[in-house]
Amino acid sequence: MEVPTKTSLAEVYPQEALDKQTKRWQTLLSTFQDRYGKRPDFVSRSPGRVNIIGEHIDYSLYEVMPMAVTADVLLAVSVHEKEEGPSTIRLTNIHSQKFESREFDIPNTGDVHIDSSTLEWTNYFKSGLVGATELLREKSNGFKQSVGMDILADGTVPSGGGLSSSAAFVCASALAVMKANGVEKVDKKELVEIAIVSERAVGVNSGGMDQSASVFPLEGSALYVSFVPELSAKNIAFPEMKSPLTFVIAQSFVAADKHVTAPVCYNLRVVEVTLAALVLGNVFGLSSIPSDAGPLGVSLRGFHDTYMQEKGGIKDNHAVSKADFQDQLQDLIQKIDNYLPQEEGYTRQQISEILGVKIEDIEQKYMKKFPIRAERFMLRQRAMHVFGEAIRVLKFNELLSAPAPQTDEENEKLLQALGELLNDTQDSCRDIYENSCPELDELCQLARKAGSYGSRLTGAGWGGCSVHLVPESKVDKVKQSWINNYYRKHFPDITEEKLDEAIVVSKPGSGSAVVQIP
Ligand code: NG1
Ligand code: MG
Repeated sequence: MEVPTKTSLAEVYPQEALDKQTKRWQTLLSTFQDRYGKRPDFVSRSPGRVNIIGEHIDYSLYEVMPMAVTADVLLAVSVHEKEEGPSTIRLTNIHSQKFESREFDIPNTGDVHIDSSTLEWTNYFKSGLVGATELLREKSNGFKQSVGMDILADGTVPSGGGLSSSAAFVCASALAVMKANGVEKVDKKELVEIAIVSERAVGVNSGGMDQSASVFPLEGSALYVSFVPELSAKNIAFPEMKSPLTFVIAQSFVAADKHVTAPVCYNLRVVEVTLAALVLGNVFGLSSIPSDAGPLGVSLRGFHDTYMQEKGGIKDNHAVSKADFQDQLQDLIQKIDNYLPQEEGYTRQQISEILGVKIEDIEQKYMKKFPIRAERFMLRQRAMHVFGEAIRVLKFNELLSAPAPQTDEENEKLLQALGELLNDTQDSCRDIYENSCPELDELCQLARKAGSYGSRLTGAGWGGCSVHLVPESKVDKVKQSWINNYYRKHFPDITEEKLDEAIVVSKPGSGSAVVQIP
């Protein structure tokens, strides 16, 4: 599957977004002309995503269901002639007041250094550049150094907002570099894989959901992303319904900067689920857990599949039916009750004793590359959430794949069943995985009271965004309730334009593309 080249905005955006996007693109192209005195050779675009269901389980290698949103990162690019010596990258960000321009050279070696200690937006471009350079070296031997480029960036994915602005930027950057260096057909899977590795270089030990959701989607469908036995994605069309599924996205405006909070939030959860997998492997008497694509090399999915192989006689657990897989997950949840009993969490000392591994070796292997701060690791709770959330994704997918509802009450029943799963995810995030926050809980309560079928945080959490399944007839009521009871209360001097950005009704959008405007 290749990244498509598109030649009109009607191919990129849904009908209702066309006017706004046409104006935005005119500004992009005229600003490019002013800044660089020429037209761009192409525009690389990659959208943000909203995660419908499957939260904090991608790095445990369980399936997730995100969809691309309309908001995206655009990189307008003009390619320099291949020259001797260093090649220059000039980067301007349309959203910076003074149009701050960054310039850096790529030396002859083609190697670019990323200083991930500073949270600098050009680092996302550099990480995409590094990833694409590695892929280009694999594909065409002799390739060393990227050509130079003049780039104008325009991102409308709110950063730190849980819509994966970072992944959109990294994917758009890697795609731009591939295109600029003459790759006619960029393979979607390859692009996602380098984007996943590249984004980890910028300091957050993430899973692969965001990059998959930015690159793979076809217009109008959600994505069912699998990470094992290898990365793959299936487009899931929403069933034809009288009252179509409308997902409303609401910002909490609680800054959720993963890079700052990672040692006690995101990256800590990655360590907790990894240690949970190792401890479960041990207490279940497994010989070992094979290393896998998990960010720290071992995942709960790896434990799960190995357990089924060694104790359940199931050689290839990726081949079992979704129904059997759900039963396995239910069984694991029952077993955790007595295999991981400590509600108060586990200390390094206790984990070291269970695993029979010295504390410093555990720290060296799992807590050095991405530092964390914690005295107790809530292995029981995190594993409970992951197995429970994996079941909800399967149930949600089952509901969407069933025959479309024919009557109003079937329609109503479907919406309620989908909504209930979203609400259960929110409860599990708030109480068991502890990645919610009071503001997100409040947004969800208000929405449910005003008619949402299901409301939950989306993305990493601890702030950022929420997603709500709302019947079109109730969208205004939900919006009004948030404006009166949340936004105006917490942010009394909020501007109309900020309010406009706060709530987005998003249809499933299309993924990355190279756009050649004639
Ligand atoms: P956000 O913070 O929305 O980009 C993060 C991770 C995902 C996934 C979600 C939680 C990064 C780049 N992405 O998404 O892999 O784990 O949290 O489901 O950190
Ligand atoms: Mg992100």
